[in-house]
Amino acid sequence: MIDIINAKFLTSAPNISMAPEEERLEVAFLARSNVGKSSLLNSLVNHKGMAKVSATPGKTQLINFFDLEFRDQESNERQAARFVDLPGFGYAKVSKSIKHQWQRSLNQFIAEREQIKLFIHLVDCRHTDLAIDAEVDAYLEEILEGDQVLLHVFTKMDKLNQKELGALKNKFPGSLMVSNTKKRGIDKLIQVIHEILFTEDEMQEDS
Ligand SMILES: Nc1nc2c(ncn2[C@@H]2O[C@H](COP(=O)(O)OP(=O)(O)OP(=O)(O)O)[C@@H](O)[C@H]2O)c(=O)[nH]1
Ligand SMILES: [Mg+2]
Repeated sequence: MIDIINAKFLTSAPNISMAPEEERLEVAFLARSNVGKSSLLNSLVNHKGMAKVSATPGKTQLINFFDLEFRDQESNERQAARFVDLPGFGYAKVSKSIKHQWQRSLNQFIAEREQIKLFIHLVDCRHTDLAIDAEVDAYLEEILEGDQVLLHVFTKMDKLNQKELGALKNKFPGSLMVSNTKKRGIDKLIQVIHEILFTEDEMQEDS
């Protein structure tokens, strides 16, 4: 079993040129505004106030970097990584020019930041077929390079009843789902992230 320890806010940056040096493997979290990105970061690192959560969409306007360690609870082996909380997309209440500027900075960061090994695209489990999410996926598929991985995670699963959850699982077999409020799916997601970051290369070398 792997857990996450020593998580702490590193810095914020408005664009790639102001971003910290690329020292560790990074996991970038993307979602429409208000889907629960910052909440999920806090759930993953078990630290309520690390990333700022707000009921007002558009809270995260900069690229925020958090350093942390994955720890194997049996061997106590540790591996450093970095989580990147990206500004939510689809937030309407800013001026067009600001929005355009963000979009450019964000697109450039996503396309050029080489340390990003894993993109986690979060989707509200009640709204799984939005055009904007499909657009983001199309963009990601286009810019994904080499061993970069794209993972989808459904959030706010506590908002669905059993029947709706069943329907979602049928529609997206094997999909990952979480609830930040009920702390469901969090441990599983930590294992999956760890595996993608740290064991995939070894598996490729073996085969
Ligand atoms: N019911 C429920 N509410 C959640 C869950 N996760 C987050 N929320 C709520 O959703 C709202 C937005 O959460 P944030 O984590 O700030 O969302 P975000 O995606 O970071 O939003 P931006 O930074 O604005 O892009 C807050 O009111 C949270 O309390 C969840 O799993 N279940
Ligand atoms: Mg946020």
